[in-house]
Amino acid sequence: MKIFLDGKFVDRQDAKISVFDHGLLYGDGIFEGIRAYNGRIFRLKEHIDRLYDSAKAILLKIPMSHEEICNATIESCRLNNIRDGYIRLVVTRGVGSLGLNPESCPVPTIFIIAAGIQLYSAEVYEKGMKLVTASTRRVSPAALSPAVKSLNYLNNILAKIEGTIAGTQEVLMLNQEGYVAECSGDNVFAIKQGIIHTPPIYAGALGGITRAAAIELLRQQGHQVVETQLTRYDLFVADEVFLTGTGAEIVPVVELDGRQIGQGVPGPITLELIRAYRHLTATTGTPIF
Ligand code: PXG
Repeated sequence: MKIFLDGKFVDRQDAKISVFDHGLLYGDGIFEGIRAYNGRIFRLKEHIDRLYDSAKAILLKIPMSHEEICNATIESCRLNNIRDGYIRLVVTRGVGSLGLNPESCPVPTIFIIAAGIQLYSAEVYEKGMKLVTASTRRVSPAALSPAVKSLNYLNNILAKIEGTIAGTQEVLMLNQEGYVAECSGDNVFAIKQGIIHTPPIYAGALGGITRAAAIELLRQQGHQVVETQLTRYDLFVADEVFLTGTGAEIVPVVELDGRQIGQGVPGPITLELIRAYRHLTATTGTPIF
């Protein structure tokens, strides 16, 4: 396995980061999780655009151009012969002193891992997933915008652990006001009487690449999609609920906090979207080879 690290491809055992890297010491950095399907990288430009937006928000200057990062991502897949897989791209503040001050870090660290992916079981897509609501709230945009895909995932991880304790694979997260924000690593949608609802980004959600693709596909299919504030109640009484994420793709949700959603099975609009999304990922994207 070859890992891109600071401009070079190195063997896995040589892909090491300093203990003085502020990405490790403070979670001071940003990342992307990207998928390759059928020899193509899905929505590569959109992921790298979001990486640059995250970098801008935290005043981190990425020492590579957009094109160089895209090429390094493609090359990571090519060298590892990845046709279908998961790519983790990380940019940290870099090596510095033990103090918080990012000025002690002259050069950001960049690495790209192209690997296989651990998928949810086929059963999740056929039967749907159960969710609970985490008591851990999504971090307030007044503290750190959830739109920044930063290395500070403790908020989401603590929520995820609540799900694990309750026996679910994902958890619903609310914002500081109690409105639905997203899940620990996925965006959320609710369908009621044919209209598809999802919380706006300012409710405290990441601007998911899969979320955007789902909105596009649903609109192409003639559905109305609205970005609006949602409460847990809106999900309890929805006809269908589904999640979107690079890893998860489109996941039907059939239960939330003990309430059955709709008929308790994946609904027709969700199933139609799963098919459309599979077609989109299999047929579009930046060629690797
Ligand atoms: N919200 C959050 C908080 C995320 O981290 C998404 C939504 C979905 O965004 P995309 O662009 O992927 O559609 C994410 C991204 C994992 C894992 O291992 C998942 C993400 C990030 C890191 C790890 O499940 N999801």
